[in-house]
Amino acid sequence: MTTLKNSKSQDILFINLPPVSPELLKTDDVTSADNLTPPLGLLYLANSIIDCPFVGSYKCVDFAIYDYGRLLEKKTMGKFVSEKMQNVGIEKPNIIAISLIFSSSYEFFKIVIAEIKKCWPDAIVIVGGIHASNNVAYLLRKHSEIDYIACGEGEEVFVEFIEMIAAGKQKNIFGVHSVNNIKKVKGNQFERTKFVEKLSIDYTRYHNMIDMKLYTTGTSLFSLSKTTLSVRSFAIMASRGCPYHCTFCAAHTVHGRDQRWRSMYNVVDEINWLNKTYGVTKYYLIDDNFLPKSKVIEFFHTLSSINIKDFEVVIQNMSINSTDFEIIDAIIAANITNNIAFAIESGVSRIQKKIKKNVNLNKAIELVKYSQSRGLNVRCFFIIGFPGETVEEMKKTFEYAKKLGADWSTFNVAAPIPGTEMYEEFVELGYILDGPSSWTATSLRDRVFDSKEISGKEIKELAYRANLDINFVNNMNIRKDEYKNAEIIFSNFIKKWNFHIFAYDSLRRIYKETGEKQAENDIINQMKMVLASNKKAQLFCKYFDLLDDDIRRILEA
Ligand code: B12
Ligand code: SF4
Repeated sequence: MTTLKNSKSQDILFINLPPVSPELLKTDDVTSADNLTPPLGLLYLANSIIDCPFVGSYKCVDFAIYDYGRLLEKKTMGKFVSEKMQNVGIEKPNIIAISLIFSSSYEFFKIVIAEIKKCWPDAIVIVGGIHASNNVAYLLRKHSEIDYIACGEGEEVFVEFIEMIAAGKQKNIFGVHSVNNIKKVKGNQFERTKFVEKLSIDYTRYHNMIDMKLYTTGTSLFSLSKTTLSVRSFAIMASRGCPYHCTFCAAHTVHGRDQRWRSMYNVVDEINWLNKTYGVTKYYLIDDNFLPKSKVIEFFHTLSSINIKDFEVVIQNMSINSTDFEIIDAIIAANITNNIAFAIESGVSRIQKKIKKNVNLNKAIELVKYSQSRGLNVRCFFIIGFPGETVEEMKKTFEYAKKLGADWSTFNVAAPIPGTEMYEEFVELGYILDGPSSWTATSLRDRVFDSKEISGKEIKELAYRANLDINFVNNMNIRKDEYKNAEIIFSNFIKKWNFHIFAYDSLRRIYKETGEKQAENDIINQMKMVLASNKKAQLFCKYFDLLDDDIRRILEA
């Protein structure tokens, strides 16, 4: 462990990691996703040190923004990492603050801490974030490069920590652990920092940390938004915490179970500032949940007063049980979006109970129908592969999704995330080991283990085929002759995923149905061209049995 030296002025280097370690990103896999979303946790930490008298300077190395394909080929990752850190503008940082949120970042994280010790053996390394918070003992014991781990929300504790380092004297900070001071509470839980009460932020500091131009040039996150991906966008978090107990979710391990809101004034101010400074018009609300009802209605009402041309919000995650018609009405009245997303997860009551989500499946049908009747595009999230879930039950979820008739259904495979009840269940069942070999399995739709019910490879295929079947081949908007809406969705889709044969095919069917012969032929020609030249497009060949016979014959000719 690094020894502390008294020094009044601390130079701080923040480090943001890619959500998935680059070597795990399978670029030849049509189901893989790439996303660039701002590291709000680090941005908020930078905000928390505004008034700290012991901060000399601070910078951030953002490893999430690079494309690692070539580096992986050349095996020069370590060199790249150390060059980026050394060229950021702090010659000799005193404190290095790393955000380790995603378990799937762990392999990359190991490269980073190894390079830190080569560059600056005396720097103090503190790590925080959800993954770090749930693996305090393992990480501290395994990696002597880590001096401290902050478990839980970091804003207040980080200031206390800087004061301690500046004073050069060890102090037992609540929620902060070192290898000689691991404060276990019970099981795999560790003493956690107190929840932050003052959630207001000074977003004007964002640009000191990340390349704001890059983060606002549009997002690759899929949504049913009416605008295209070229619109400038940014993620906003208006509240933290969720009272529910879903067994697969780790958010509570850092943000707790009480929903705390930022002041409406502060949120509106951030929205306006992002618009004025970077031209942002589209805002992704990434709050875990939206409740209580009175606050949610107040929130949407407040957003309605925003005077930004083409202002739009994307509501990522509403819970069925805490939403009702009045809340939908408030969203409609606010006139801020054309879409909404509900997390449903399973179409089977037994599984709903087991995962403690307890979605009322009949209410979900009513809410989806009502939202659609009020003009909203509805997206629903589903997960298959919970511990003990049979293949039959997974198929029932697909049937339910079809019956529900959302405008889009997203099917993920249950990922064992450390700190969750479901992770413990998978360990007990003997499917995974508690440790790094399982952490890679937390990346989207991936399954690196087999279960009694289904193999890892098969479940991934099952989820992907359901996606093609329900969202493309049996697309609800096309089935209901809502061709205009469907055309917007699929045209936007192709702008981002220009290799997606099934998206082209959906457009082809729209033009066929609407009698636009020329457009139909153009799309068929495009499909042939893409198929001949794009490797990712060719990966769809194995799903051609799902296509209509006529187009299948043309493509296979
Ligand atoms: C937005 C979001 C995303 C964004 C990306 C976010 C990003 N920064 O890159 C997107 C949509 C891309 C995404 C993707 C995924 N996500 Co996500 N995501 C979130 C979400 C909803 C919010 C994250 C956030 O900004 N939080 C707000 C900030 C303020 O909190 P924070 O980052 O935790 O930071 C605080 C503390 O942790 C601490 N802290 C953090 N860093 C540091 C550093 C130091 C030094 C200190 C002292 C303190 C500290 O202080 C901060 C302020 O209080 C969280 C849930 C949640 N509530 O956090 C899930 C969450 C992080 N995601 C999760 C997962 C699993 C995923 C996926 C891997 C897919 C999946 N299976 O669901 C994919 C990634 C795959 C891919 N291909 O990209 C899990 C992560 C758990 C884990 N151990 O891995 C979470 C926790 C949700 C869950 N299911 O439990 N996600
Ligand atoms: S409702 Fe969402 S945020 Fe809340 S516990 Fe369940 S999955 Fe987590």
